Amino acid sequence: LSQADLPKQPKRVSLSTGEIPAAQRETSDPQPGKPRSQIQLALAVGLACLTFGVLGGMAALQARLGSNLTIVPPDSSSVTTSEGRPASPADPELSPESNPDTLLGHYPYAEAPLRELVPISRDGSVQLRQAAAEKYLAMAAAAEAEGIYLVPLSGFRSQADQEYLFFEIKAQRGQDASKRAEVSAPPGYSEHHTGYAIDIGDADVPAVNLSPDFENTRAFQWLKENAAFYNFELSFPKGNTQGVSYEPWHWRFVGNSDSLETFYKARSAQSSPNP
Ligand code: DAL
Ligand code: ZN
Repeated sequence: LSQADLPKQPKRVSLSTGEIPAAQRETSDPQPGKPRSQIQLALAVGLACLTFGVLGGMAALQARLGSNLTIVPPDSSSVTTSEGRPASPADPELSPESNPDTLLGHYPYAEAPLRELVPISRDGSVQLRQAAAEKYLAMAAAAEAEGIYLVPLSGFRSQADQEYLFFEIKAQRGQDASKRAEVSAPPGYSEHHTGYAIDIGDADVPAVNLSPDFENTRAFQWLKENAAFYNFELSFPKGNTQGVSYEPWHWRFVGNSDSLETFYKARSAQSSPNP
C-alpha cells in the first residue's frame, strides 16, 4: 500500500446540508427584483411559522415521553432479553439432561464433508477442516518457537470410527453405556465428527497422551494460556455440565460462523417443544 493508494481527502458523510446540492442552499440573499419590505414580511411570517412548528413539536414529544416514563413493576411479563424479546423458558441454554437431542450427555454432530478436510500430521492421518487446520498449524508453530512440541493425536473421526471406539472398547472393558459415555461419545455424537475438534499431546511426554495427567505438561500449560488466540477452547473442562470426564487434551475450534453454530446451536433446543 503506498501513499498514492490512499484517498486524498476523507470522504465526507453529512446528514445535514452536505447532502443538499449547493444551488438549493442559497437562501440568505434577497432575490433580485423584489422590494425589500415584501421580503422582510415574508421572512417574518416564515419565522413565526417556524416558531409555532418547533413549539408544537416539542409539546408533542414531551407528551410521548411522559406517557412512556411510567414505572412498570418487575414481574415476569416485563422481563426482556438483551435483544428486547420477552424471556421464555426456551432462551437459556438447555442442560444436556433436559435437551431432548442429547444422548448420554453428548450433543449430536454431523460428519464434516470429506473434501473440506486437510492433513495436519506428518503422515496425513490426522485431519481437520480447513479453517481449523490453518489455525492449529499456526498454533503449533508458535508453541514450537517457545520449545514446546504439540502432537496432533486425533482429529476428524467418522461415525464408523466412533462406532468402534464406543462399542468395541466398551465390550472389551465390560462397561455399561453410561460408563463408556463418560470418556467416549456415542457414534453420531462426537465433536470429532465435525472436523473442528482435536486431541493434542506433548511430544516430550508421550506417556500421558489422552490421560488427565496431560494437564501437567508444558504443552497443556501453554495451550491454557495461548489456545484462545487461535480460537481453540477446551471442550470438557473439570466439572463440565455434560458429565464427560475432564479431557485436558481435547480442544475444539470456534473461530468462524460454522464452527460457532456447530457447537453452540447444539446447546439449545433444536426440536420445538410439545404444546
Ligand atoms: N472423548 C470425546 C468425548 C469423544 O469421544 O468425542
Ligand atoms: Zn477428543
